[in-house]
Amino acid sequence: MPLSSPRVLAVIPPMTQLNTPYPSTAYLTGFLRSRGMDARQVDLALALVLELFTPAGLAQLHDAVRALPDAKRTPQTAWFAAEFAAIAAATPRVIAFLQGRDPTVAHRINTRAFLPEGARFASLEAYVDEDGGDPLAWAFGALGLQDRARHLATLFLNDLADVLRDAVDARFEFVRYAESLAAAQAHFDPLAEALAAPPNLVDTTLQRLTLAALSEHQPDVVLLSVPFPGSVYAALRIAQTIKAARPHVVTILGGGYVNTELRELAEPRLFDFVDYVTLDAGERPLLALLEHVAGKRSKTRLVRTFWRDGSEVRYTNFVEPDIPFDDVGTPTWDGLPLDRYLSLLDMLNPMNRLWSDGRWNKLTVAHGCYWKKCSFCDVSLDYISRYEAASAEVLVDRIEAIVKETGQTGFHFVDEAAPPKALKALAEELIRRGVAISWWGNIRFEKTFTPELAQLLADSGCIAISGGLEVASDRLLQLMKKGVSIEQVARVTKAFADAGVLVHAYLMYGFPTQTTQDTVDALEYVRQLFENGCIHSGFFHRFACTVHSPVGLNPAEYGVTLQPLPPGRFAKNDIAFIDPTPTDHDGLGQGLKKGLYNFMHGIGVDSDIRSWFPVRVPKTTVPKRFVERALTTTR
Ligand code: B12
Repeated sequence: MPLSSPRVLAVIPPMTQLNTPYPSTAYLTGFLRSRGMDARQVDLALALVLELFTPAGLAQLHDAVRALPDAKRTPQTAWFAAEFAAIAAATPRVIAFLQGRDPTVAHRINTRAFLPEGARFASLEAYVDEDGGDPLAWAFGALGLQDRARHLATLFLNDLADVLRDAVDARFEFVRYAESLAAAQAHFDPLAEALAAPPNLVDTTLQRLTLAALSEHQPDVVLLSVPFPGSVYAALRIAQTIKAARPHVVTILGGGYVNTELRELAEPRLFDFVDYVTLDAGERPLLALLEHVAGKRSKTRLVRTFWRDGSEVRYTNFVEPDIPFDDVGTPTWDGLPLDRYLSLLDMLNPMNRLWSDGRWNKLTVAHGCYWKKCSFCDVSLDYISRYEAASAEVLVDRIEAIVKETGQTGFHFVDEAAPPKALKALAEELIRRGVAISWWGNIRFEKTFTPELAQLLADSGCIAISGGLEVASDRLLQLMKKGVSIEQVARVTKAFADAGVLVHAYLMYGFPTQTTQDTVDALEYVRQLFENGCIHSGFFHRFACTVHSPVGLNPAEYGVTLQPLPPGRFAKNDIAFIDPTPTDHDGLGQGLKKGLYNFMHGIGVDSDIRSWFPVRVPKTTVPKRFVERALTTTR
């Protein structure tokens, strides 16, 4: 029977991140409400972790550990069994502390006698100073009481996650769950098998939480949002529970993973779990689907939607314009337990810290990327290629509404690369209205970011900026059409650093045609950027070729040949390639990471760059004062 106005429940499945909600359900809920619909949301990722670490959850984990055959016991499970009473007593305090509800526990945690310490605490040994002093003093000084305790508490939770991994589910992690079952998986078989396996403790806990959400919200339609491959398996477990308990509830799958990897979906078995799968921005396809569910629109007029017809997968795209970015409404966090998120302090890297610590309202300054040329990026996909901005007035209206609703003033702008013009207008509007927020996000280090603009952004609340320096090599930056040069990056990053903004560089190695010399020179440029106070933090990623990127679409232009993709009806993303350039990226990668890690801690910034590499490498060809000179020459 058609429903006049279906009630919608949007779900964040495990796992995404635990410190703050992933924003897709906030966007979709806000949008549907702006159209007068009954829309709710629930974060089952957070709920799952909190439930597993309740006294009852820990007792069940204890049972699972005790039931392990000898051959399956690990040092982590032995630690858990031996320390169970102390672990069970400490866990609720640790959770309350990480939720910010019980800050004084920090003193107990810092004694290092309160939390039972498992294998994760071994990482602290790396920091013991030569005099045998306090291993965390270098990171937190004598005073950083809360941060130090937060780091120790995070190590404790990581130990518990490892016990779950060893005793219950080898695929369990806090920020990704069973990722390899979905990432670039040409075949659905691994997921199908996993979903058919008898439920373990994680599955049954998720089942219970799903049923509770169904009975609380009584939805007619459930939206399962999967931003990453590491949330697909759990999304389908949730869908499976819904289908078994309430077969009439309509289930829809969408999100970044679907938009990237399932564009050529032809696997009918996925529809045993979900009724529809939609591509790209969700607003328009969802309106069409909800009209269909209400009996007001036929299936032939669905928008960007896969569905199963008998044993065939069909894709219907009745072309209707997307909802303009100006008109998607304000995201709402209403319904999410904002005081229950866990501020984790995982890696002692200042930028990683922003990702995992603290409650950030997530907002996009624009839809898509204004540059959309970088050859390693999925520029052919809608979330990059359809660039649409909103006026500064609309953005600041949204910001004010969100601050009013959540009571929190931290913003993460989640654009791939926030546009400088829009940021400038936004900063001016924030300052004009006297709206005090802190914000951070990703940009391209392009020359529009002058020292004056960097200062203006800092004045408007910008506390951190990340951007791609990628393979720090002018030849390769040109080949990848990044549109920046190293000299420019030096000036822009210095401008932000001088304005008191934390600067993080995304770095890459293994790009087509990259030679050993390019790699050594890249680390030398990075060294000089640290030496000159331009950047504070960075991370080297290994280049991966994807099917929707210019390299994947035109490999010959980049001097590589692609390996054929395995035939399959499910996901497509990463693709292997052959680069005839004889470079040992594995060996060199270790050197890059080691050098960078040390520079971030101010160590060895003046030593010869060759010393970081485990393999013999040539001397750098970069002039010793390249960055210093770039900073003193006028543009
Ligand atoms: C900001 C960002 C990050 C940040 C913050 C992540 C976070 N947890 O919040 C950081 C840098 C930490 C990050 C990390 C990672 N990211 Co990231 N990230 C992004 C980015 C740029 C924006 C995400 C965002 O907030 N968008 C805003 C929201 C509102 O958009 P949305 O989720 O897409 O939702 C819209 C639609 O998809 C749709 N929709 C969503 N759900 C549903 C559900 C239904 C039923 C329907 C109908 C519609 C629908 O409607 C929404 C509104 O239009 C995207 C790319 C992009 N431009 O979207 C990549 C992206 C999501 N990330 C990606 C990846 C791979 C990762 C990592 C796994 C990388 C890694 N190897 O570590 C990690 C995972 C981190 C984690 N576990 O949290 C990929 C995922 C693609 C894939 N292969 O599955 C993307 C698409 C980029 C890419 N092509 O590489 N990421």
